[in-house]
Amino acid sequence: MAAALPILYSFRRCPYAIRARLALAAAGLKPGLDLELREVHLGRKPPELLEASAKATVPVLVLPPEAGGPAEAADLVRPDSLAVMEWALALHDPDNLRRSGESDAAGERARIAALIEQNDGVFKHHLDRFKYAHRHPGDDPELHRGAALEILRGWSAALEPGGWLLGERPSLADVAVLPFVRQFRLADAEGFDRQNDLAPLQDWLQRFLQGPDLAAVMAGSWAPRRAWRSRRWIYHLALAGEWRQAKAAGVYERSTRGQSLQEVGFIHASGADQVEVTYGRFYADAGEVLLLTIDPDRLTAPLRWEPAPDTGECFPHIHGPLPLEAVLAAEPC
Ligand SMILES: N[C@@H](CCC(=O)N[C@@H](CS)C(=O)NCC(=O)O)C(=O)O
Repeated sequence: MAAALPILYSFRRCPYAIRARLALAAAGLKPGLDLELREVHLGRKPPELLEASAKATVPVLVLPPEAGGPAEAADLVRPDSLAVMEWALALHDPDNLRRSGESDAAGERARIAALIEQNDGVFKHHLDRFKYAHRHPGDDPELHRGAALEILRGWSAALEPGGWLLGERPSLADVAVLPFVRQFRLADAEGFDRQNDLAPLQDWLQRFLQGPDLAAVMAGSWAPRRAWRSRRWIYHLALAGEWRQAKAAGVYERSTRGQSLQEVGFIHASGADQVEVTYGRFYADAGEVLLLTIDPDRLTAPLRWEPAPDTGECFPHIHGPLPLEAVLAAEPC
């Protein structure tokens, strides 16, 4: 049996998850080979993530238990981006981004910590109130943009001598603040690019935006667009029109394509690994189809895994109507 891999719960666009993926990649770890990547839908966090970390923000890294013996579950969880970065770079840090083990680098380590604290604290505070102004009614976004720019000017000045925040070599600070500077620019790219007093920072950001490291963790195997599915939820493919009718009626009573619950006696569903095949067999030409994510704990009728008559493979069957409250999401396929 293949060894269990560390599991990274991630969200492609989240700046915290981006910096964690950058550090994992810098440590030479590859999704699929060295860790399992689970792209999370933040509006519907999987039970496994909630179990691992009560605050359930991404990123979270869950390590497999040591082969040698039992470990406390909490010891196996790296619950935030900084802990994930630290774990990855403690394994392998070819560029010594953390400046660890360098006897004369205590000042640099302190500077890294201070820059990250400034980013995660005051810069993020202003960034959110500028970028997501609608979430902060009563706050003046321009005021927050100005305060964020003031911090960026400080970083830009630090970059001037050597091109990196700590001089001539990249450090953990560059990796940790990059996704947030990128976010600031995305909120008003033209305004950012016109800012004449930020030339070193603009060059630094462009190097990342055009270089291979960021591109690698934003695309391909690091960021599958299809959300990861929980084995502890079940899934049902529904015709969009029938789902709309169910929402109006307050309950869903279709079994499968062309058949009602009353005719079949139960509602067909699929496990996380069965959705694709079910879609291909029965729904590929069905027009507008939605994938319902169902929380089994919210069902009111019995759920039984029963063999399909043709293959013998067990599928989840809901022996009664599907209450709308049990449906966590209804998304186009
Ligand atoms: N301090 C955490 C913050 C992570 C964070 O806030 N992530 C956001 C997405 S960018 C999140 O998971 N939000 C979902 C939520 O708060 O429910 C870290 O460094 O990982």
